[in-house]
Order: sequence, then C-alpha cells, then structure tokens
Amino acid sequence: MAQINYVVDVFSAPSIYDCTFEKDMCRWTQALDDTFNWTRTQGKTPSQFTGPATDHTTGGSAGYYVYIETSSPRKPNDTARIESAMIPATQQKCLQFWYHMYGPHVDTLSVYTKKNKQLGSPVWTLSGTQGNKWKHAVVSLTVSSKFQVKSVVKIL
Ligand SMILES: [Ca+2]
Repeated sequence: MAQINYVVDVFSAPSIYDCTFEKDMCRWTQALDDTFNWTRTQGKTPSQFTGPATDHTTGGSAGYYVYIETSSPRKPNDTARIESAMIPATQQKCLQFWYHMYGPHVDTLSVYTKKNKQLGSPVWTLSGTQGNKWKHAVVSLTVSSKFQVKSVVKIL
C-alpha cells in the first residue's frame, strides 16, 4: 500500500511563530486557497509503514504533530498549506522545523514566503523519502517587506 505522510514540527525561541503543536496549531492557520488541510494528531499516523511512530517534541506517542496523508481521495497536484502569522519587515528570521518524510511514494515538502498575497519561489524544498526518522531543517529568511511563511505539501 502506497501512502505517505509529511510532518512538520516547528520550534525556536519563544515567539508568536513558534509551535510544537502540543495544544493546538498556535498561530499557524490552514490556507483557504489550497485543496485540503493538514491534520493535527498524536501517536502513529493512520497508514502503516509511513510516517513517525512518535512526536519529535516529546519523543513519545503522547505528543502531537501535524501531517498530511497522500492516499485516496487525494489526487496529483493537490496541495495543503499552513501559514504563519505575518512577520514584520526588516527582521531577519531563521525558521527551524523537524520533518518526517518516509514512505514508498513521497512527494514534495516546500517552504515559501508570501508577500502581498503572492507566493515566490520556494525558500526550501525537498522531495522523496528521507528515511524513517525526524530530520532538522534550518531556513534563513531575509525579506524586505512583511511576509508569511507557508509550509506546503504538493502531491505529485
Ligand atoms: Ca509536537
């Protein structure tokens, strides 16, 4: 059975952009102009042989994270995005997150900045299975006008 999960667990120094997803999605919101939503869950993802068995924050099955499932009814080019709160201009930011991309048909996880309601090119993107473990990503964000960070999954 080919199923995939993508997981992002965002953390950094205390700020309104931080989220461990333990209580809720903090200030991260589901985009309204995409195809489907990220899901907050704990423990194993529903599909076998994909995704993590534990949360990264707690290291255990009681912790929460967000993921997307790419099996039916999802179709090629479906996307799911979560968006940060607006980030002020002139502040250089470093986005850190943990991702888990594991499964036989892994697609693409991307991070974008959104300025004036426009998505630019991805500032970070990764495709394909990355092994059955949480991996750390650090993305430097330098933007001259206020912006949002969007974590995007696109199904290929
Ligand atoms: Ca968590």
